[in-house]
Amino acid sequence: MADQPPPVRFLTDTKIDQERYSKIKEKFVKKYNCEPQFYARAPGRVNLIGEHIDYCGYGVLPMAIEQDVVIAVCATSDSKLSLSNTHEKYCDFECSVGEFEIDKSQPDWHNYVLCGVKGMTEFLTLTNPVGMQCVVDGCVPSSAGLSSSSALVCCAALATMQANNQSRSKREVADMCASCERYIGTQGGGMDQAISFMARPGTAKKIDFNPLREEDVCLPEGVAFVISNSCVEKNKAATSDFNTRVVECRLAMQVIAKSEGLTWRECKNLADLQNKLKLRLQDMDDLVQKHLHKEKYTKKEVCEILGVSAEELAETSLSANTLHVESFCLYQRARHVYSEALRVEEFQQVCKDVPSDAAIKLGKLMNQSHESCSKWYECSCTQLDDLVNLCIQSGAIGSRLTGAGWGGCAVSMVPSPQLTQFLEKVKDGYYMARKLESVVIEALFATQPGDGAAIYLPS
Ligand code: ADP
Ligand code: NG1
Repeated sequence: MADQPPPVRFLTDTKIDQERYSKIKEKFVKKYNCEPQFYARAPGRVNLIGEHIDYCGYGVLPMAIEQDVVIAVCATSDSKLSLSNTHEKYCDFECSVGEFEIDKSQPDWHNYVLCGVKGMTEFLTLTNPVGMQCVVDGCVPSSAGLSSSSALVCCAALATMQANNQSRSKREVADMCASCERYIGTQGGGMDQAISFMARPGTAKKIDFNPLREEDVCLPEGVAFVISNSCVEKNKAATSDFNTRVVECRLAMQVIAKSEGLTWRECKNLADLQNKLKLRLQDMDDLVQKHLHKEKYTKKEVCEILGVSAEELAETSLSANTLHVESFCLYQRARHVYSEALRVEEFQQVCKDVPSDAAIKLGKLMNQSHESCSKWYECSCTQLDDLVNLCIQSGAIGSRLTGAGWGGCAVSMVPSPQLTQFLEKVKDGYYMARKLESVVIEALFATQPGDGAAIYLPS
């Protein structure tokens, strides 16, 4: 499946929302005075377990959601890229398709599109890419941990591939999109882009990296997965919190590698460290406790341990937006990563074995994951912690933050017979209590594993 290109379908062949596509077309015709030649579509995702470990090289367990980004496209011969959005808050943008800058300091929406266009143009080594007139329509809640940004990057890359009459496998395109989203400045892993391309309806996926692999994960019967948005927005590219975590994990790996006598510069991430040491995942926590201290590390201390100057450290370990960070939590971050990687393995195993108490076991793992994210990784926030607690009190067997965190969504596993009651309780306890009733329809919903990215042709 992953070796196939993203599917090309006819708009009429599918169960897609005809009304939505008609509206996009209407906007397109009004804007460009011609009809779209095709529509590219890429979904957002909810991660069930495995948070902040993809960029450390460990497997994760997401599923695609129904909410997606759609781009209506008409290829042109004038090398111009024209972007328009169905949402008024996103302003029109124009540039030459082969020549533009991606502004990291100002992550405006068009920069995510440019990431996909630039990534695909380079990947296909297109010397003369065609121009594109585009209308973008997205319904993935933005900056909420459901990967609206990756849906946009993946969709733009897919649109560029189709407009230039090219075709590559889902795996290749997903891998490329993970790299090109980093043009925006965040140093994420490849989870979002992998599930956006490789998803299939009805199944979650275990995604592994280096090399990119996917495996179906059949979720137990009798439970529903519910997303609830805390309505606290967190744009990852606009602050240094996300990259600080990436850097802390890298430094933890480098300090342990050095302490174990490895050539630390040759280690890629915490998973690579485990491989080089030929240890089991279960043994890594002991190593963290042996080599790292709980107190924050100053930059000076890290430099002394690794035997480098501050300038060299910037080269080997930091990112552009973390050069100013003066202290790092290494022990806490590494403990989260190794324990979370184990929880992903356990989650997958329970889904394979389906013991009689499968849902209870999965729920426990989700709760432990949240606690670890909140306590060790410090990527939650008060509102999100409150929401997760409320979800548990309202009948969820397990609940946790999903995505990068610091706001955004929780995902909860709820016994299907109690779903209606659960939704009512969370609606009252969170949304009504905070006067957020106007957003509750988009903010609180049960979700099913959705389909992956595709091209739709007008018939
Ligand atoms: P997420 O967790 O949703 O990926 P990010 O903070 O990484 O959040 O990215 C959110 C950004 O993606 C938005 O600020 C916006 O620039 C862009 N974006 C998301 N959805 C859309 C959309 N429908 N149209 C245009 N840009 C979008
Ligand atoms: P979101 O929630 O989409 O910002 C980010 C990273 C993922 C992963 C999660 C945390 C990007 C594009 N995405 O996701 O790779 O690290 O955080 O598990 O950087």
